[in-house]
Amino acid sequence: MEKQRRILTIQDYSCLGRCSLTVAQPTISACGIECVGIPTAILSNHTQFKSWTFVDLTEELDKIVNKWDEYNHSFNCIYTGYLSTSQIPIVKGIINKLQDNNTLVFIDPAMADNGKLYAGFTLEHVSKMKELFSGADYVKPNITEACLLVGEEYKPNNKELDYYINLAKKVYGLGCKNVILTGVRVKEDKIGIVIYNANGYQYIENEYLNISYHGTGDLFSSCLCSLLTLNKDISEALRISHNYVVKAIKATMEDGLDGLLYGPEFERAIPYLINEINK
Ligand code: PXL
Repeated sequence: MEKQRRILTIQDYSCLGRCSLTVAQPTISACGIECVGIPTAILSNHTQFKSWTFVDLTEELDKIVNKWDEYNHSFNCIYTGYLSTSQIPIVKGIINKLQDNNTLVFIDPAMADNGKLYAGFTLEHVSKMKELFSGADYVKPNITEACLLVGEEYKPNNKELDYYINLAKKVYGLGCKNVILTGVRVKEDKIGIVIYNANGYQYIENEYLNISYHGTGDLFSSCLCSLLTLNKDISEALRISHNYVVKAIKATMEDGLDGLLYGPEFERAIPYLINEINK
């Protein structure tokens, strides 16, 4: 049997409303990978709800990582998600400290959607996020995030593939090795991804569901970084990750539950994921 792999993920713990660590931990574990999670904050619920409480854990981040100097550790992947602005440089330092030649660095900016930054974020957050993108192996912005990061106009109704290729190329210019640009809509009934790397671009499309559930981006990233950590080919990893999210959304729709705020029922898609991995 192959040696078990280990992912370090750094993001918040939102108690209510599936996202961040509450979807990353079970998804990574379902892939047979050990998940080491550093919570950056504890929130009563994520910030798409009307209000929330939170405990900020910024002061703990370096303390946690420095404690590990006393113990053996190595990570096959470091995956970051939602962070506060002041945490970005600290997390960059943690990546530099913990990364070795075999560590894949996967950055989900998790800062904006539908043309808007998430509550409380300003352009300072965007400019700090560029530093995290520089040197990363994989970055996974949606269209809003990509536009903010490279100063392009957000045109959600643009149906020209060139617009998206150019966007991904500009993000690549921030110094990351592979850009996974999500939410590309060049056809009514499809949702696509533009991958951009040293070999140029690749466009992949999938079934489009006209519904937007909170937390699906985190679910997708958690699955994708796990599959890449298992050395799955990128197209295969994207196909499985997309289907995993679609199955979670469909399960929620069938139950008639509120996935909009509470997130999709990914728990019911875990058997699919395990099955794909064992094929
Ligand atoms: O899914 C992104 C996310 C993660 N964590 C928190 C959030 C959000 C998006 O709003 O509020 C706390």
